[in-house]
Amino acid sequence: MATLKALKARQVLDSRGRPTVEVEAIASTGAVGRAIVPSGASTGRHEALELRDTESPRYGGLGVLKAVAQVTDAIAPAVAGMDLDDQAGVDARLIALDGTPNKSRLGANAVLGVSLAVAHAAASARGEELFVQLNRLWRAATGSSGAAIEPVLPLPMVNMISGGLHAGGNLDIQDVLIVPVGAASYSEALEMTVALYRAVGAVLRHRGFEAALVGDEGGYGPRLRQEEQAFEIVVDAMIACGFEPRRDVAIAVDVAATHFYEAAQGTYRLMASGRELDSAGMIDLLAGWIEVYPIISLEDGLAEDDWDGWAALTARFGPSIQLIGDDLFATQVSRLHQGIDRRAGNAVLIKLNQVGTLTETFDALRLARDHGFRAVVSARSGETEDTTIADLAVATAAGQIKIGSVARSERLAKYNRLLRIEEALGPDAPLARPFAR
Ligand code: 2PG
Ligand code: MG
Repeated sequence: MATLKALKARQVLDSRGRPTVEVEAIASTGAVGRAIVPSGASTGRHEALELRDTESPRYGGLGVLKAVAQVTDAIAPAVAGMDLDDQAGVDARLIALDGTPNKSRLGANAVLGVSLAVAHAAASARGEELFVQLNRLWRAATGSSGAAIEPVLPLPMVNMISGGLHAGGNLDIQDVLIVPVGAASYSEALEMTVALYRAVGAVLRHRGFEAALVGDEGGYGPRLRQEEQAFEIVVDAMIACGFEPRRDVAIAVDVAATHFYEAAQGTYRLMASGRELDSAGMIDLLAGWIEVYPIISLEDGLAEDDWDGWAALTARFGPSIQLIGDDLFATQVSRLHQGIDRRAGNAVLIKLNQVGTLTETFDALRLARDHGFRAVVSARSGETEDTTIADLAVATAAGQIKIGSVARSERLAKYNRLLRIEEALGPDAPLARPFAR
């Protein structure tokens, strides 16, 4: 049995050049596990708290040296000597040591760094791939020893055109993405996606837009005036590639509506297209898009606390369209429970740092699975070379993954990790089929 000998932590930089926490867990065997924590821009109100050095002038107050100190001074002595395979025990100790509902004492960035580094160290001490260790933990967490849960490659949901807080001042919605639903394997899905990404660039240039500008997640950031233009450009690109819209490739949208919702007036204000809508009006706008374009998935179509709107949206489109709660659920079991009870949404976005430990992430995934909610494991807009989410998606057979576009190496690191996992799983490595064709 390998135990945790020591923890090291340091401040490193993410894809936006902002500080973030890196943790190394050193096993009694000498094996080392390393993890780097990501960071969002369109963060929801219900997410766990990222500890930052707000009062320091260094890095404009975004430093994470306090969180780094929490790892070495507060957490390390509390978890030293623990069994590295006892992920649930380590995470329970982290949660108890923090003692707050949103990880605000230790910082979710400190806590998650440790939680993930421990999983990496456990895998490394066993000489196994991370997804194998995570699959073992997932089986234990779901109590499914008999009915084996085999690792499955996730279908990617890939950013083509970015707006919102990720691409400064063009569209109000955050991402127009594609899902290569017709792919037979993960590598084919990736190849189709790259062809489409290039084709979207060509269509943009052809229409006189600047295709060179890319957003935080590598999606193109042209100055479009209406959401509909973005959908048309993506459909044109599908046709240029010889793909049949909906059968081969479909559209997914992350509306990220929380960020243009004016809570005081109860209105959704889309600046680029000059629309001001109440909840019912926003649902009608989404309905218009769904009717005309090959959209199969909508994320955060409404704001994070617009529960009644969410219930109405789900009653209208629930069976036919995937309705993902990101800011709505914030990977929190308590929020997801509410969603299940109120019939709000039918899928959950899974972001490790919204909740802060691997075990709580498993809890959210298990609750989703037990209630027929789909799960999409997601990166953040601020990412790094860390590829843990690729292994997590495979290990838990989540079915879908959202990493960003096929540009910028913090995104490609994860797509490439999935290529390696596909190879490790063998020639018939299964690709998840969350959507019927
Ligand atoms: C989202 C994510 C990733 P952020 O809204 O789904 O695209 O963005 O990390 O900024 O919250
Ligand atoms: Mg989102």
